[in-house]
Amino acid sequence: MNSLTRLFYLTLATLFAAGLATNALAESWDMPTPYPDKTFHTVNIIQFAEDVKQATGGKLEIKVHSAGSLFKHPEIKNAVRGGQVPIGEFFLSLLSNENPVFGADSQPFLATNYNEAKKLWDVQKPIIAPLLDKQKLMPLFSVPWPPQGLYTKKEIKSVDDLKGIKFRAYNATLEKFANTVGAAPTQVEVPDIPQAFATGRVEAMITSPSTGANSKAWDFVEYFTDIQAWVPKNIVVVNKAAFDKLDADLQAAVLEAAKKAEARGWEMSEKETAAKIAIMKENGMKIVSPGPVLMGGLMDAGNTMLADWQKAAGKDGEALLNAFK
Ligand code: PCA
Repeated sequence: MNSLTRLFYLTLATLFAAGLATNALAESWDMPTPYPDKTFHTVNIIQFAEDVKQATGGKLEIKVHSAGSLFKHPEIKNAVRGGQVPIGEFFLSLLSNENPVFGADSQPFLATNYNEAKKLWDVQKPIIAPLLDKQKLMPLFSVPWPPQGLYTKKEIKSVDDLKGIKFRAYNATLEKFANTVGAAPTQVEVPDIPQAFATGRVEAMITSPSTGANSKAWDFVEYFTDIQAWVPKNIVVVNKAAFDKLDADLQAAVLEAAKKAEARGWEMSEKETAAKIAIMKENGMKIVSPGPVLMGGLMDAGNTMLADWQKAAGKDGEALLNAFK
């Protein structure tokens, strides 16, 4: 072997070893999320993944699988818990069957604007973090949807107008709310909304201007009644074992990016509200402020539900409500 050939093989060996070393160090995390790519939550999470990649010099890469493509929305939490994936996003109040405190942000008329939602999150987080910890999960950040409004084909003047209407629901609380006002609820995930309306499975819904505009609600309903009924949140959680396996500097990078994502997400959410209502208006929807009769009826339903929630939520619920008020 002449010296040039030797140099060639030596260089090859060095490159190969270096390649192995980076591969051994680089982590790749699959991250299932429930909502489509253009949803601001997903946009925020893609930025979070980018921030983590930058801060770790590519040592931790998070691959976002949006719109329930890797795991269906109702399976995401258990996928993270079981370690099939290290990290994931889901709608926080889906866990209200485990403990009603997870569903506080979906209680009608408890927290209805961003200030109240922030206060609620401040008192909700210290109660749910230990509950998640018991399942070896750690919350990273939580971001609210814009205040929830009512989408219907006809103008709604009182809760009586909702009687018998086929209603799209996204969690148990909304299903109960629909039942309480006499509507007929069906669970439908966001990516399936247009289809559910097109086929007549549902004819009305309560959701944010974000989800309404992204689903092109004007194709199937005419009225958006701005009832601002609650401000529910998504949460991003990480499997603790997966997190603990990271080097300290990577852990710090994830936590820092999460903090930024929470702050950025809340700002994005607030901006969405007016922007998406404007888009619905441009597309011909009638944007209506609810009258006192409708609001009175909805609030009555909300009060009934809150009383039930308090009974079910016991000490944790009491602690939450006391701290909130
Ligand atoms: N959009 C999601 C949750 C709340 C919201 O505004 C949905 O409609 O399922």
